[in-house]
Amino acid sequence: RSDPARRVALLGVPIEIGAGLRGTLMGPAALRTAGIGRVLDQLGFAVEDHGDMTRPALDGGNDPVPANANYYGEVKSWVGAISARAYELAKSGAVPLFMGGDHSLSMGSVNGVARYWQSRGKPLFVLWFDAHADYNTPATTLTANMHGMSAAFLCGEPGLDQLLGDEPRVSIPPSRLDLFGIRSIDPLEKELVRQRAIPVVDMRAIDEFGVGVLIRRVIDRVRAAGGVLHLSFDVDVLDPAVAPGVGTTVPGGATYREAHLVMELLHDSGLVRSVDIVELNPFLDERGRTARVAVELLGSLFGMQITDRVTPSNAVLPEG
Ligand code: EXY
Ligand code: MN
Ligand code: MN
Ligand code: MN
Repeated sequence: RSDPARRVALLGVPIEIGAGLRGTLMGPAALRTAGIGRVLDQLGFAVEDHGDMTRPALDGGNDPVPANANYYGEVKSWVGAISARAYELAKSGAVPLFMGGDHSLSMGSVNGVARYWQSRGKPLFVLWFDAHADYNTPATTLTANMHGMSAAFLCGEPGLDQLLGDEPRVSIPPSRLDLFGIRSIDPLEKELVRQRAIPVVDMRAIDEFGVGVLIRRVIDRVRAAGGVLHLSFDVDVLDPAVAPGVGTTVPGGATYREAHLVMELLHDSGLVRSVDIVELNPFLDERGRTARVAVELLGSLFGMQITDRVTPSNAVLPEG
């Protein structure tokens, strides 16, 4: 086993206010019902379930609210708290697994783990496994939905500078963000991604070269830098036929096997130290199908071999 830590800390982050559609609030519950804890336990990990964060009270903060950032105050109340928890969980030596909730949670989770790895002097790389770049800012967004601004915020883009409150902001250099599985990007967002020379693997590259060689390049770059990897896994990277339970579907996504191969190679690399799983919307799912696929993929990330696949669907059987 090449697993760095044998402990996984589950934390539910039932945020939905950053998305356009409601429903990711139920994401953590669906992942639990699909058996995330049981799968990790079967793989020999000590699973610490820290429950779900409760929706923080709105602080009456009077800093100026940026335009084009929907529900800014509520997202702000969540993100600072998530960052603080993320830092503590990373510091505990466990592998934190943040169960969303919409992708705005990553503005807190990645900031918190980045703060921890900075204190260890190890460069943190972020693999943004997503149909979308999430590289909008309030100045470029077409929707003002903050889940589409997460990666930009993490790379230090301006426009949401008070978002973390008094949590220290630890930016990811754009060269250490890997956008992977991209097939939907907005015009001004694309300009910004180009200007920052952010590494992008889009679906065209995946069709042409295959995920194996492309994810190995990401892994090799992290290893060469002596870094660690945070996987921010947005379930909408999968083809909607495989994962219909998401709020922003885009045709032509990763297949079930492409996604498993990415996870299997990431596991073998031993470099992944923290994970977000986001944008699962049970309200839009079909009999828990998307939740189950998400849990199977996390199983591969944590070392489940294709030969001993125990589909988490068994996990849904009534107790006893
Ligand atoms: N680019 C669009 C926007 O900014 O609203 C769509 C973003 C989708 C965000 C989901 C989390 O990936
Ligand atoms: Mn292993
Ligand atoms: Mn996303
Ligand atoms: Mn997405």
